[in-house]
Amino acid sequence: MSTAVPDRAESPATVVDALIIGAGFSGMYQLHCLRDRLGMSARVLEQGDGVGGTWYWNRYPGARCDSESHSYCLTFDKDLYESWEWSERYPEQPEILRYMNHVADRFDLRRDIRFGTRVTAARWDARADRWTVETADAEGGAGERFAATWLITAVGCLSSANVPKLPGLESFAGDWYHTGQWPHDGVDFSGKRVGQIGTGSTGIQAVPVIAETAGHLTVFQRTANYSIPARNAPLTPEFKRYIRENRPAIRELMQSTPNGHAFAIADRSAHDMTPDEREAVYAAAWEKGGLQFRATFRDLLVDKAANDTAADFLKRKIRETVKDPETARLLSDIDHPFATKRPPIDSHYFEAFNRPNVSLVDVRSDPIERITPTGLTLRSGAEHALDVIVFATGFDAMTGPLLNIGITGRDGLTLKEAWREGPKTYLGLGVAGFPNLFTVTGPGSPSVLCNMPVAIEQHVEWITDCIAAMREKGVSRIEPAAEAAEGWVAHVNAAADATLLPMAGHSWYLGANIPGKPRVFMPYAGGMAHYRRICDDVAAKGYEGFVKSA
Ligand code: NA7
Repeated sequence: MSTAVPDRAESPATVVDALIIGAGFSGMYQLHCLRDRLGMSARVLEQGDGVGGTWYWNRYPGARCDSESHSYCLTFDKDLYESWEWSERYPEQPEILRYMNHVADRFDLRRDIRFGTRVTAARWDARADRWTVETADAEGGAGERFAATWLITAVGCLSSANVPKLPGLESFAGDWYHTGQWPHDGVDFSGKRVGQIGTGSTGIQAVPVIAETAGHLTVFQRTANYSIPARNAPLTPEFKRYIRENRPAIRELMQSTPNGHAFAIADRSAHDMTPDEREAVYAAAWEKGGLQFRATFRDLLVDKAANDTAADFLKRKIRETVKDPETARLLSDIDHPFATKRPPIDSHYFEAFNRPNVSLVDVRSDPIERITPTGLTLRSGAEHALDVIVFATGFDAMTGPLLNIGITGRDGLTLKEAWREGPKTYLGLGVAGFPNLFTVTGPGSPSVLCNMPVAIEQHVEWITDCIAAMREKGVSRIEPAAEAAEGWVAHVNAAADATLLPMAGHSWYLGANIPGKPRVFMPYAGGMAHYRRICDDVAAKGYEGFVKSA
């Protein structure tokens, strides 16, 4: 039960045990755990008008998951896990959103979610040992105020849209959209001259679908990207039966692999084979499609020479697919090792460039200079007339959504200040100087290097157990010790440095896609299974590395 009591400030605050920010997978499961397992009062504050998080906002053409459907779900509840049946190998956004609404219905979550509510500030009140949280309503006016002992951010890693600051955007006479803030009633491209900026996972999904209706689609590519065919298709009755009969084993596999997917990484080196044998392995993986391609050899992400064998294969596939030699050259002129940036999977991306209404423009050699009322111009002066611009330009990943909240911890320390040189967390779950704050899939956790629901379930359960233990022991404040956080940051860096991941110097894993953002490798590359063991060990040792006070 929550109560409205007068707070120190003018308006009364709604007081609850826990506040959760965000109603995606993390926020919904966290609410269920705290409210229904621990019997706490809890509220979720959600900016959107519905549940879904990432899948609420990302409604762009072609939006679909790149984890296979049977692994992209919550598994904590046997009935939920066993009763939902997906229709396709890689579910489309509307189907995932239906699933998330099903989760909300099943656990009666909506009654404790405040929709259309954006958190504008969260401040630790040391006198009361609790967080006070300000919100804005859908119109931007001052919203309800809250006070809570526990604050849990469940804001996702890729929710703060990055629209590049290109001069002249406000003068554009056509329509422009960012893929992560897509209109709910869709966009009609028919007959229009569409310009798409960005060829990451999102752009690669969007191109073939936009091309189907656009008059002409011009793709502005800064960095060429690898992509593997998704080979998406409706699930066959045989595969559905396999899933039904093997759910516990599939769950166990997901929880034991480094990346949380339902496939194991082959225990062989790319160097163990002759070139012909290796070619056959890659060809089979290419035919099978999907992220498993990365799992064909154990050393693709740690040995550059091994990686080169995969990269060469994938670049050759691009050149074989794309008919125009110059377009093929630009698309296959990739400057980073395979999978050191998030590897997209696609449905006929490279094939789309064989259509007469699709063209590619290289904005690495000739960058976009400005947006004009009628389109955009490049540094060379080349002009492109456009009716619609699609920004598939990604996100201020991992730290952006957290820094946007306006969090102030102990002694007036803001999160912005604490992270001036880059994010510092302990286990990706807590920040020194910020008592009783937990960050689900925060920087320093495996998050985006893992199949997200697997990472989320682990985080939420660990946080729930920690809160339960603190309540039992009468601990009113817990926060990471500064040395523990320093140690964890060093470990995160070492884990990244043991791989080829830092070789993609301009990736969002490093924060390099946002001008001025500190370059720090943010996700934990040591593997989900290893991370889970570390977290379990910390808990078993009485939450070692955390400072607790009564
Ligand atoms: P990404 O992977 O960050 O891709 C963004 C793309 O936009 C990428 O190709 C960028 O080129 C390009 N970009 C960004 N700014 C510009 C400017 N100013 N000019 C030209 N091109 C630009 O975001 P996605 O949304 O595709 O994917 C994010 C994740 O969401 C994905 O991994 C999935 O997990 C879901 P760059 O590579 O920086 O040169």
